[in-house]
Amino acid sequence: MKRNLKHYEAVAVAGFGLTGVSVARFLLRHNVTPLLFDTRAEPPGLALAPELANQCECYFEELKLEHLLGLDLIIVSPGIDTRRGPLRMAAEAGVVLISDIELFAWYATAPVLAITGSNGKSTVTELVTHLLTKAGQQVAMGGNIGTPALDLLTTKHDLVVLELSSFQLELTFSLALQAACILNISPDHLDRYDDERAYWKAKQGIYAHAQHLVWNADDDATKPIASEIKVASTPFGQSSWTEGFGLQHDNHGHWLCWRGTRLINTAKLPLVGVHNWLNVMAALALCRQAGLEPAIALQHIHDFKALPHRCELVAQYFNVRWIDDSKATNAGATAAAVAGLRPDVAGKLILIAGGDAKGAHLNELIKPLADVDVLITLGRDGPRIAALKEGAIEVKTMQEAVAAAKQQVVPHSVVLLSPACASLDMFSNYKERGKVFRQAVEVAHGGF
Ligand code: UMA
Ligand code: ADP
Repeated sequence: MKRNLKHYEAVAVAGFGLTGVSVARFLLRHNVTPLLFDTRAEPPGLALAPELANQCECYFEELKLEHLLGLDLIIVSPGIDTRRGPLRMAAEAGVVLISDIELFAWYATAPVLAITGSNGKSTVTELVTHLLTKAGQQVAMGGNIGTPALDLLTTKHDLVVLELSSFQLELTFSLALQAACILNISPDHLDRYDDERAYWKAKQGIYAHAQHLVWNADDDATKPIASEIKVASTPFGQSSWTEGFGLQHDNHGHWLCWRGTRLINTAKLPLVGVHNWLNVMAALALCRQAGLEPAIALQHIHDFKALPHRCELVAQYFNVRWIDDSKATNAGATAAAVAGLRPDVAGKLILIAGGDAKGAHLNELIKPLADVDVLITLGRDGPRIAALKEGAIEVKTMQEAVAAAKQQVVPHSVVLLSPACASLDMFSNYKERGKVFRQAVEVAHGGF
C-alpha cells in the first residue's frame, strides 16, 4: 500500500460523522477534494461542518457499488461495517480501504502510544495523558476517546496518546507505535464480528508495528502471538513477579509493584477496584516507554480524577451508595464492577442491568450475578439477563428501576447501575443513561 495521498487520484470519505468531518478537513488541507458518502440522509457532519459538504460531491443515501468502483482510496469511518455490501465489493475490486488512523499513521511525526482493549481504554488513555502532562510533556490525546486522530496533527505536541477501538484497528495497517497496549479482551461488539476470534484479531493488530508491547498477564488474549514477539514487552497483572508490574499483599493491604519492588499502596490510588489497579499498571508501563519512570509518574497520580459514569458514586442516602457505571457496555465491565465492589458491601448489592447486548451471549454474567443480591433489569435485552438469575425484577424505565431498588435497600447497601449493554435502545448514549439514573435517584429521595 502506498502511504502518501499523492498516489491516489479519486478519494472518498465513507461516513460523515465526527471521523468523516476530520478526514474531509484533513484531505482538503492537503488539496484533495473527496467525495462524501453516508447512508444517513442527514449525517451529523452536515450540522458539524456544513462548509465541507458545500465543497465536496455528497452521496447521503444507501451506498451504491457503481459510485465506488471508480475510486482509488476510501477512508472509512469506524461505525461502518465493511464485511459485506458495496464497500466489501469495492475492496475486492481493488479500491484501497483505510481507517482515519491509517491516514494519521502516514503523516504523524511525533511518537505515539496507543491503547486498546474491551474495557478501561478511556481511563488508561486519560491517565497516561495526565501523568505525562504533569511530567512536563506536551501531549495530544485522541482517537476513540473523542477527538479524531487527524485533528491532533494540527496541534503542537511532543507525543500522541491514542485510544483505539477494534473498529479503527480493522483498517489500520502501518501504525508505528512507541508502545502499544491491549488491556483485556472480553466478548463485545459481536453484532459487528462474525465471532470472538475476529474481534480478538482486530485488537491484536495494534501490536503489528509497535516497538514495545504492554499486555495483561491475567488475560491470555492480550498476549502477543508468540511468532510475532520480536520486540520487548512489559506484562502487568495480579501476581507478584520480577518481570513487570504486579501486586503484593500484606497486612497493610495491596501494593502495586514494579519488578518486585513496592511502588504504592493501592489504598492511595484515586481509582477503586482491582480492574483499576491493573489500569494504573498499564498506564505506568506506557509512560515508561515515553521516558517517565514509574516512581516519578506516581508523584502525580493523586490529582487524577476518575472519569464520570465509570463506577462513579453519584449519591449517598441513609448509608446506601448509588453508583453510576453506565459506561459498562459489555459483560466484562459489569463483572469487573461487581468483583471490585462486592468485598466492600456490607448490606445488599443491587444491580441494575440491561439494554442492547450487541449480540453477546451474556454467559460471562452468570458468575457476577451470583455475587449480586438483587437483580433489576430493563431494556431490550433485559429479559435475557433476567433469565440468568432467579427472582430478577423486570422493569420498563430507569425510574421504575430506581424505585424498585429503593424498596430493596437495607443500610450499607450499594445500588449499582452497570448495564453490561449499550444504551442505544433507550437513550442517546451512555452519558444520558447515567444522567437519567442520577436524576431518578435524586427524585426518588425528594430532590428536584
Ligand atoms: N453510520 C451510518 N451510516 C454511515 C456512517 C455511520 O449509519 O454511513 C452510523 C454507524 O453505524 C454508527 C454511527 O453512525 O452507529 C456513528 O458512526 P461514525 O463512524 O460516523 O462515528 P463517528 O461520529 O465518526 O465517531 C467515531 C467513533 N464511533 C464509533 O466507532 C461508532 C467514536 O467512538 C469516536 O469517538 C470518534 O469516531 C472519534 O474517533 C465512540 C464509540 O462508541 C465513542 N466507539 C465504540 C466504543 O467505544 O465501543 C467503538
Ligand atoms: P473503555 O474506553 O474501554 O470503554 P472506560 O475506561 O471508559 O473503558 O471504562 C468502561 C467500563 O469498563 C466502565 O464501566 C469501567 O468501570 C469498566 N472498566 C474500566 N477498566 C476496566 C478493566 N481494566 N477491566 C474491566 N472493566 C473495566
